[in-house]
Amino acid sequence: MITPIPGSPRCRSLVAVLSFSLISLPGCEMGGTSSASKSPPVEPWTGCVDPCTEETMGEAQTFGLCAAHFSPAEATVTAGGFGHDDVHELVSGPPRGSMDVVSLGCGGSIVIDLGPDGAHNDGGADFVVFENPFSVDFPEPAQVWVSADGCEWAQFECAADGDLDGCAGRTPTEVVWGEESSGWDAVNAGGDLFDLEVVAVDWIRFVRLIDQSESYWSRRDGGWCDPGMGGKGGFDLDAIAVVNPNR
Ligand SMILES: [Ca+2]
Ligand SMILES: [Ca+2]
Ligand SMILES: [Ca+2]
Ligand SMILES: [Ca+2]
Repeated sequence: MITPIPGSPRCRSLVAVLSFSLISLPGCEMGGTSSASKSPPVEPWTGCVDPCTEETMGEAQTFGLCAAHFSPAEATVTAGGFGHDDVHELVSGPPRGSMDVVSLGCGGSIVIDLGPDGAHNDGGADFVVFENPFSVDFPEPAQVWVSADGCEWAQFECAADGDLDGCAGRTPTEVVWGEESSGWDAVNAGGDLFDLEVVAVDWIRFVRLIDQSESYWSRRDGGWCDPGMGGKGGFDLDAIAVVNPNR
């Protein structure tokens, strides 16, 4: 089934919505063995993605430019897929808050292209992932992978079944873009900070997020990823910010 994606000024094109909910975004080829199943992949992900095309790129180099790959969970797609009609617009640019997100669903994944400037490994945190946890008590964790070329990936360890150390999707956004009159500071805006030093990588262009909510919520009351929860469980991406974009 071929379905047009309406409403995205940066990316008006067609996507293939396959029976297993794998969605190919314009300007980007499908990569590897993405799964839309409830259970996250356990093997290192080595699939390739292509960069955004000129057509899909925004101007700013400080934030994610577009989704190079999107593989939401089937349950979330079936439930209407929050943000799925406008994926590029909602995950690119600065953090705009808890409604300006795309739901991956439990076990879903997405790859964000940071553009040709990418993110360098400077001192301290190098990029920040903004999900929409309303408090630290309601995380929807995702594992973070990074790549320079869209093919070779390094993985940040994510303790999704423990203290969530190393996961994205656990720290609320404190400052939404445009709210801070004195200037926006990526490191102090909330979200989850990642330092490329941890994975011994000098520079990246792509960030892949793989939802791990099942690991976290299956051990708690009312498992948030369980069937019957309407596909609401799972990571919701607002934005990714590069800390030192002009290096
Ligand atoms: Ca660093
Ligand atoms: Ca969320
Ligand atoms: Ca969610
Ligand atoms: Ca957003």
